[in-house]
Amino acid sequence: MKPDLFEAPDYYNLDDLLTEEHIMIRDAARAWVKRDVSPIIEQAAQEAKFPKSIIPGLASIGAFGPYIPEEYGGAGLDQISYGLIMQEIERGDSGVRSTASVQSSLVMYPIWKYGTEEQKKKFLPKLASGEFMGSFGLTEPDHGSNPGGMVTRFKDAGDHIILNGAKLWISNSPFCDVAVVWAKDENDRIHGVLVERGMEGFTTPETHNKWSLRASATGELIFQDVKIPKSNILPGRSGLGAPLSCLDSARFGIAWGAIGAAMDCYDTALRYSKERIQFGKPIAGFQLQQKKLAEMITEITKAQLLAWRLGVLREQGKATSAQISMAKRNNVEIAINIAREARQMLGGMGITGEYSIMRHSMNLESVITYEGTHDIHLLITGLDITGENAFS
Ligand code: TGC
Ligand code: FAD
Repeated sequence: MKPDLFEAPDYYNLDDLLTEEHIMIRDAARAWVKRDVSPIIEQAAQEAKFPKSIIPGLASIGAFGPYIPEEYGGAGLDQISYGLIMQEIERGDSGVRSTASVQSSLVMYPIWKYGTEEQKKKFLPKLASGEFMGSFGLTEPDHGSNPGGMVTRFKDAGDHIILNGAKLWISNSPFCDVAVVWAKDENDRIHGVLVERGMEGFTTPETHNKWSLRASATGELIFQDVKIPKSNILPGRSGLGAPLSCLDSARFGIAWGAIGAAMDCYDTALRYSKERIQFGKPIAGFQLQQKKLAEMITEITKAQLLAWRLGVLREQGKATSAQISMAKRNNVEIAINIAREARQMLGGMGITGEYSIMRHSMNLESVITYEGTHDIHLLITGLDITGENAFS
């Protein structure tokens, strides 16, 4: 792979909206990605292996629980810092950002928000340092967009519960130490349960042959009569709203992360277009190529503004789920379109692993599907503005 020469576009001087601390945190994450992710990520993706060697580095830049209070090992940062870290990581690779998103928003967040003090002390510091890795089990083979229909269930058995069922498409599952699993009780009420590796009847087979997110490990969570102490149930919230509130946090991170992938594709295509000579001049001089680049930077700038404003609203506790949904949908869509256009600008070179664009393009096919598909987010906006539910 070519050396990482990334220069971040900031067409509207958006750095002026950031604090010195934001810039410091972002630049530290950017430098780490250049040094520790870019040199190894293409090979990891080609080999379809999550590079576990980067776990301590992710912890060191605050990627595991950026907004979790320091008393639990988190970085105690604000929402914009969290977004900026996700942006920089996904600039390197969406799969690496996935690992960080799951750990922070889907594992640490529910334990922090809905867990007991004992659960927080047991798990959060180890998750923040990367000593423990987590996964989040909501999706099932027959219930993806409609998680409320889940059939994974547990029965009361005195001081413990017995869990049965299966979750599919679970990021980090093959190596997770703990899984936050959403399952129904005997009254059909959904609860979060902490399932730990080593519990009898709990297995995590890996899903192979993905063409997307190859540097992220995806798998199943299978429960066959797993005996789990009741002290592993998250007591703070039950019902579908509990897992969906975690998705709000993760979708917010994705809205920022996708900008990172888009920026990397744009920057690569811009540099290439200035160097690549055809018909006696750089291809950057042809109007058709300029149109692509001009549209890319316009969409990136709009996405940056959307993410920044959402960050402010979220920090103030005012962001609605529907606003988060809109930003996830828009920013992933512009990123996938930019990746496609940028790939074409590199001609044949665009399909090789010499450049990051094809990898981003393939990765974004997962990003546009997980955490709610593009269509589901469109329907969430539709419901919000019309009051009419078009899901069912
Ligand atoms: P609905 O009746 O609308 O809602 C059920 C209850 O949940 C509440 N609620 C929310 N609460 C917090 N945050 C949100 N975003 C919420 N959305 C809804 C709602 O108020 C209600 O509460 P209550 O108290 O009235 O019961 O539910 P529905 O069954 O009609 O479904 C709605 C729908 C389709 C929007 C939702 O289920 C959905 O978002 N589906 C998409 C599924 C999804 O996003 N799955 C993601 C799995 S995790 C993942 O993909 C990780 S990828 C990891 C990586 O980054 O690598
Ligand atoms: P389906 O729900 O079957 O949807 C198929 C199609 O039908 C989609 O186009 C969808 O938009 C459309 N559709 C569905 N319902 C409607 C409707 N009402 N109206 C109109 N169109 C509709 N899940 C987890 O729980 N944890 C994870 O860590 C996790 N990681 C993932 C990692 C990867 C790489 C991938 C690919 C997925 C991951 N997921 C995870 C699962 C992901 O959230 C689901 O794939 C996603 O929610 C969609 O569910 P589905 O694949 O079952 O598609």
